[in-house]
Amino acid sequence: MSSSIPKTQKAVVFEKNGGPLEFKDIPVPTPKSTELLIHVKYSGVCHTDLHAWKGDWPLDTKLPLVGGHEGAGVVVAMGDNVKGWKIGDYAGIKWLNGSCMNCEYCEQGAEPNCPEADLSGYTHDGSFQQYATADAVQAAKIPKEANLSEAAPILCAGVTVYKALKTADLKAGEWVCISGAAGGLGSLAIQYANAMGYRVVGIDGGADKGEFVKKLGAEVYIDFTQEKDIVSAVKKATNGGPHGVINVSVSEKAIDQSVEYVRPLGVVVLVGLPAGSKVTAPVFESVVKSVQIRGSYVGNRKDTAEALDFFARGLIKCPIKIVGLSELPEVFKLMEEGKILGRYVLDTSK
Ligand code: 8ID
Ligand code: ZN
Ligand code: ZN
Repeated sequence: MSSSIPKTQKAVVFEKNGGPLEFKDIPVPTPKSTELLIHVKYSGVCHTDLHAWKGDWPLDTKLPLVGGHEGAGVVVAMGDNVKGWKIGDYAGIKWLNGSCMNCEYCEQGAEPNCPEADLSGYTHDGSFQQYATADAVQAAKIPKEANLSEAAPILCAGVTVYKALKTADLKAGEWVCISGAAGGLGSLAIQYANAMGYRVVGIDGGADKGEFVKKLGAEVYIDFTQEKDIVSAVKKATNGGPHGVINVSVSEKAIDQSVEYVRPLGVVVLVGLPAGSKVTAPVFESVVKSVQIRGSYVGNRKDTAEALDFFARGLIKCPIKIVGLSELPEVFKLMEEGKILGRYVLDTSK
């Protein structure tokens, strides 16, 4: 490794789920032969990072853990078997840090579904540190002209909603409902949906979020804190229900409602991962309406390249607020309270 790479660095680490989030010095990791060492400049904070810290899901995190999986930075070192990267390239750290590339899922480009998937900020120390390692095959190529703070949220939020919209399989001019529209994923989903030619109805809570999602391109806003009959309101606004729904809220109730308001022959896409939740669909209506319910999980390398291309062409503007890495606990608090518009991005130099 080059002499300009320090031996220690700042990171946010927790020793146990729900335990203190310590901003402290830890060693700079050494890349394996197939890995890059990335000097992370900025990292988005995804609601998944909050779930990981709280231990919300039936999959254990590594402990102690450095979270974060929307890291944007510069390649500063690499292992001997890395191909296709140079020192100085812009690189992105995604949720899927690495996969086996040999199983039946990897073979068909469904790398996130690999049983051996290594996950940034979950099973592999992530981007809430100044220097992080990433598998060179899965690391995202960020174009050199990109603003790294604005590119960071594309690496999870952007890729995920773009893939979810592809999963909904809509046609230009059709309606898509984004449930959880003002959050990190939702604020990008509105823009990808518009760029793909769809009409957007957004659901979230509060007047400020309504103004925000309309500015981002939603034609209609429905406030779940004010509207008593969400199902009828969505059906009315879309003349019979949206053709697709992207569920990015962290709410079981909102997901259940989406199965009811979706248009006959429509597709409900599950993305948000509220702890311990089940999706409840009435069998009779689901059959008679011939509704499809599909899960969608981040995206593969091609989805990543495509999502970054929409961004590089200026079609997606990430609504970000930049704060220091040390402020992660305050960001988690705001996120838990549902007080965030768009995405918080951490500057790792602070
Ligand atoms: O690959 C995946 N499937 C994937 C990838 C990335 C993230 C899944 N996720 C999951 C996260 O783990 C999380 O569960 O997507 C969910 C949303 O992540 P986020 O966008 O990073 O969260 P956020 O910024 O907190 O936004 C959530 C929004 O939902 C709204 C909130 O007001 C907030 O704006 N919301 C809630 I909570 N309840 C709602 C309701 N009943 C609601 N909006 C509409 N109706
Ligand atoms: Zn994420
Ligand atoms: Zn695999």
